[in-house]
Amino acid sequence: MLKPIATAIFVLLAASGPLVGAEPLGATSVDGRYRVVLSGDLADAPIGPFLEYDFALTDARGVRVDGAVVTIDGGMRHHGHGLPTTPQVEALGDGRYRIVGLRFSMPGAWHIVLTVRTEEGMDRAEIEFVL
Ligand SMILES: [Cu+2]
Repeated sequence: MLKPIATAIFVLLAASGPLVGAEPLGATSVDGRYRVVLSGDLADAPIGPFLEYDFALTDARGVRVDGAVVTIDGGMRHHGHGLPTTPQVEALGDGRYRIVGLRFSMPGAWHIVLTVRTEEGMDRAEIEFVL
């Protein structure tokens, strides 16, 4: 039941701009537990080089979240492949984190998924963008 809706949302987003919603550098996790705000616009990412992005992680009330274990995944749905590298997420302290080893290998519609695990629970934040 949900799949056609998700597809429709994706098409609308792809048509309207490179990033999700009205908050271009950030994303709220699927279950609303966390919010991620990136240091840079992924839609401006160059294709080819290894990239680093910092992000701030807060809970639903806007309180910075330290000590989270964050993993990153993603890829290109239309091409049926994942990320070309295995990026890592490092904790910087004060609710800030750094994605290292991220790389985009071709133009098109990409997404990344940040999976956040803390004692409060696990949730995923997804960001869609077009390169
Ligand atoms: Cu591809």
